Amino acid sequence: MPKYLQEFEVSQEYKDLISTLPMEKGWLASHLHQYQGFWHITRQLQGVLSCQKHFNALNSDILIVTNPKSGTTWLKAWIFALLNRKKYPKMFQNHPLLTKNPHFLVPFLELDFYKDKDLVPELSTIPSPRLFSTHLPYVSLSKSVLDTDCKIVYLCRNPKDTFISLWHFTNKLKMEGTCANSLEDSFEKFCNGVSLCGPFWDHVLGYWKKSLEEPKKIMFMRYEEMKKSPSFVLKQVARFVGCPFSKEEEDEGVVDDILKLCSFKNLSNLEVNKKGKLSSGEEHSAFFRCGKVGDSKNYLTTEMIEKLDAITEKKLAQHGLRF
Ligand code: PAP
Repeated sequence: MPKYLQEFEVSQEYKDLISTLPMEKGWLASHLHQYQGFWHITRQLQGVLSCQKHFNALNSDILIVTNPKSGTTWLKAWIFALLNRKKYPKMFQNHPLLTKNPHFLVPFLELDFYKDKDLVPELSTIPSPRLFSTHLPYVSLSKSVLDTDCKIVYLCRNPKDTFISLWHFTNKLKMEGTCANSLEDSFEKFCNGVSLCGPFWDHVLGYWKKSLEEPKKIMFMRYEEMKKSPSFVLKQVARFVGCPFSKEEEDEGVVDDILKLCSFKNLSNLEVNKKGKLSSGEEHSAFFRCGKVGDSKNYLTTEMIEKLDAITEKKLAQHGLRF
């Protein structure tokens, strides 16, 4: 059985707390626990708590924060390539993205660094700027993230495509021979906010509001914009994280090279992403499905679309946020 489906051992420190939290049946093997208003699988929750308590952000840190299934893998590849472009000028010859999955190159705080029971990782030796990623909601970030000048690049995606991507992903990760999650049940769960790091809308809203208050600290992005104007958005990200492209680089085609290297077509066809697995057991290929905007209309009924649109309008429109 892959690790991500195995019973997870929680340290004594967090066992008592977790047992007091509201609990729901999860989308995979583990239960979901509601902490600070958001739902986390057991394996992730220990990491959430530990990271919240122990992670010490530095002014120079860059944090990729995403709503699950909104293009995390893609954004990790973009920013990794951006920050390392001087080190690997020949992008199609010896670049780490050609042989390593983006999740290996930019690990999650709560799922990778802080996952181990009773172990606080030593991250101070990582050269600056340190690049981390997380699905943590705004309210659960470690205080140091808010107190320092570290930068947050936040990515989300329209809720219909996010939901369909999540539904496919979790069914793909189920053990062969076990029952798939039905679209209807999963849809109800998602609408009720009971999804990975859900409610979806609260996650987005937490970062949206802060990005309006502190645009130099939080850059708010949508998957749809990355698809529509990749070169424009990549240059925006480069400026935001403090490594803008020079005129020479633009003339030499560095922006286009990064986009090509990180494209769905290129990444999904690499051997490492067709055959490899994360250390927690998820196949790399599960992170590359179709990579399109609007694919959800091939799965959702008209009623489902109306329902999700209505929730989104009700929760987000008053804050000036639309998808
Ligand atoms: P995670 O939050 O579990 O890390 P994440 O990478 O956010 O997953 O989501 C995967 C989605 O991003 C998939 O969407 P889909 O199910 O609608 O197809 C995946 O195909 C898409 N994706 C992954 N890499 C790329 C890429 N290079 N370009 C565009 N989309 C991508």
